[in-house]
Amino acid sequence: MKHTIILTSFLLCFLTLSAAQKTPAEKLIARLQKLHQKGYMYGHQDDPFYGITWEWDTDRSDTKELVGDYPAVMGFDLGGIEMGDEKNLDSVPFNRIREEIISHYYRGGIITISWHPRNPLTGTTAWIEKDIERYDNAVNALRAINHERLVKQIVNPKHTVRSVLTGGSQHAKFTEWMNRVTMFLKSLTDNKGNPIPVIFRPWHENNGSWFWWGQNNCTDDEFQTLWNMLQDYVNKQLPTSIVWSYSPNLDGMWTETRFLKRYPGDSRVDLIGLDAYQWGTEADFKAGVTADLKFISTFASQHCKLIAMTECGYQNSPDATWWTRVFKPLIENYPVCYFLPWRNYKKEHFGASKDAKTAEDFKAWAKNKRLLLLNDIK
Ligand code: BMA
Repeated sequence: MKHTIILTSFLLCFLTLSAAQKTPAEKLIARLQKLHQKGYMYGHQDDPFYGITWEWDTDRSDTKELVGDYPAVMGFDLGGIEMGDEKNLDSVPFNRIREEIISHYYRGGIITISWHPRNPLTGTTAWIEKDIERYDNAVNALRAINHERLVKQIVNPKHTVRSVLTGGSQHAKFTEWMNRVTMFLKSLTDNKGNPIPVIFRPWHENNGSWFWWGQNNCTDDEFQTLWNMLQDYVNKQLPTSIVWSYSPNLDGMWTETRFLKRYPGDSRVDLIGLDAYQWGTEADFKAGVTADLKFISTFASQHCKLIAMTECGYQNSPDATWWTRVFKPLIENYPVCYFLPWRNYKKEHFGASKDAKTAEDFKAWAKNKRLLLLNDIK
């Protein structure tokens, strides 16, 4: 009953939107809305670049090798573009990313993009925990020798977000970073020069504290200002082709009050995503995802937003029946438009593959009409 109410209000929400569709982004939103009534799309990060047992071949895909079709959604990451690097943080050349995005678009697929920018203040990666450890050690060492005065001179990694905002010490540099990411997005065009619509998912998992934009590493206000600054910058140059995904991490205990503290606002979000991996026990994962999907789907239906599992999986698939036994029952009663397991490469994998222990299980699931691969969405 509850699910019916959620699904129905979802439909009503988007009727107005699809009637008024105009821009490529609005068309993509309307398409997502329509598709989720048919089922949930399978997405995969870095699908065309490498798999569990191969890398850098062309025309290969773990998904295609297992189920005979490409994922409906492909995910790509722009970490490193901010430095002007040729390759991203996972060694994928940006030119190849662009080519694969364009190919997937022409095949009729959907594209989502994340960005793990380096730390503009400390010069390290998007992951901040080691910086904090180093900072704490340095502070403790100074205090041990009574040099409190010098503590202020050490760069505090938790000042990263404020340093990139207007007036901050890294603002000029970060503006260049925003420019580089925007230029890449702008280069995603069809052969007539029209922009290719993409789902952009910056500043994800912000309720965790492992990234420099995370929960304990900036204030609510700083987070929202950061979101707005990037969004406004990108939108100024690309006003019609970005679908904005706001994707906190698995939480399990959302209340509306807490969720709203960092939610960028209805006019700034098109899709609410959940990044959810099973890192701990199956019971904890099930309880957490159930609580979050319940909360997010209710919130999304009230605010006219789409929902998706924007990252998910069980690292190295230790459990052969995980997809159909654990994951499928968790998502199938919610209006999840896609789920996107993270990348498959030799050290770790999350997605479907003939080389994963879950191969047969996923193959069986893929026969279900509600699981949508590329050919199901054309
Ligand atoms: C993480 C890991 C890293 C990778 C990063 C960005 O979850 O897969 O190895 O660099 O995502 O893709």
